[in-house]
Amino acid sequence: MFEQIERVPGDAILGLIEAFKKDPNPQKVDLGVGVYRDAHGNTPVMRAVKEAESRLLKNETTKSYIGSHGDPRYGQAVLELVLGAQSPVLAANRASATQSPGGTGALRLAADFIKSQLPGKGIWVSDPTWPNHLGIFHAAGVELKKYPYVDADNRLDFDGMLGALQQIPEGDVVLLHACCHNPSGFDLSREQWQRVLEVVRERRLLPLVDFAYQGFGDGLDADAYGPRLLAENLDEVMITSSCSKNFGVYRERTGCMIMIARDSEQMENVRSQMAIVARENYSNPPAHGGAVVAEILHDEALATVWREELTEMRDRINGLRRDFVEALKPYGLDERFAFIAEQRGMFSYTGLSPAQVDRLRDEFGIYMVRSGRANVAGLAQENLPYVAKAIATVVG
Ligand code: PLP
Ligand code: TYF
Repeated sequence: MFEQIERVPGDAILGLIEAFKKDPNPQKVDLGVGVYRDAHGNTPVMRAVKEAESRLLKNETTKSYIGSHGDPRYGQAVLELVLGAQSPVLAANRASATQSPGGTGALRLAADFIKSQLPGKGIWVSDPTWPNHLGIFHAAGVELKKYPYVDADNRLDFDGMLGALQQIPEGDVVLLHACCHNPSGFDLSREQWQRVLEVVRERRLLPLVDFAYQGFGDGLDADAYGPRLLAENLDEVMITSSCSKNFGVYRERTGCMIMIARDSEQMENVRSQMAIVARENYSNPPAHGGAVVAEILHDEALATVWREELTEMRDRINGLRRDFVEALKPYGLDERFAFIAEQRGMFSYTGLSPAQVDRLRDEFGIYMVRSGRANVAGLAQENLPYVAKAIATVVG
């Protein structure tokens, strides 16, 4: 049977990890895969996470199943983090949380829910988007279409986006990045979110908000502006949340599928279906990451430590954005690349062509995705001049 199986190339982004490791260039710089790095290039375990884990190790009493919706303490903590502790949506008991294996697991739950409970509905994703979005909805058998997001001059194409949303058939699902758009780094302003809300309401679309970088843009609450606006002004919203980046628990697979319905009654109906979707995929989610997050968020002192660490990470990224534009000044390129300081999150669409990206890798050992996406967190004060000079060389 297997003799007919074709070999296919691996994930282009994850493949950069291997390629980078093999490169003997001592000056090499990894701007590839989207994990946070500190000033020394490490992705350390956060202090609040270490402390929570040591408490768990001491106090954990069982490894029995936690149920298809996961740990209710985790679910409640994530609902408050995402929607705000004072959210009218929570007060009205309109929101349900299902713990999932990462944001990816939540996206698969969303996709399977759409396929089984909203038959015939398609999903619209930004062009470009995280490549895994395409794979997940394809695998679930949901028809996928694209709306414009970045134009040929490497700018946010909001008019194109809005125009496309106005054409989407009633009831279709539209996937929006809450903040820190992956791959572009271009986010919507508050006015633009308001316009999106109006179109979604008029066209009776169902928003699915992917929230993988809460706290990496402008702050925990500021980054939640879009999802909260939609949740408070629409009857139905789906949100996929991830703790991978903001708690640095990538490999623990810690995410959440949030379903918001018109009232408590409909929310319970939706919730009962979501349990089936989870059960048919993996039965119960992994417990450890959720337990860590719940331990932190339910302890004010520990939560304060975590928020401080997250602020440090965000400030480092936003500082590097500004410093990188400065580093390009000696080459007269600061105005051309000024947008890098305006983009948010770990990623920047640099506007570099695949050929320029290839030259950066081959001549300078600088690795980024061929789309021109750079992980800003891979920069450091020591390599800024080197990277700036390399970019000046390949664009020059
Ligand atoms: N959505 C986006 C836009 C992402 O960039 C990621 C990052 O990997 C995810 C979802 C899923 O993250 P994870 O499954 O690691 O929680
Ligand atoms: O976009 C990124 O780099 C992160 C990490 O299949 C990632 O979201 C990349 C590819 C992938 C899974 C995670």
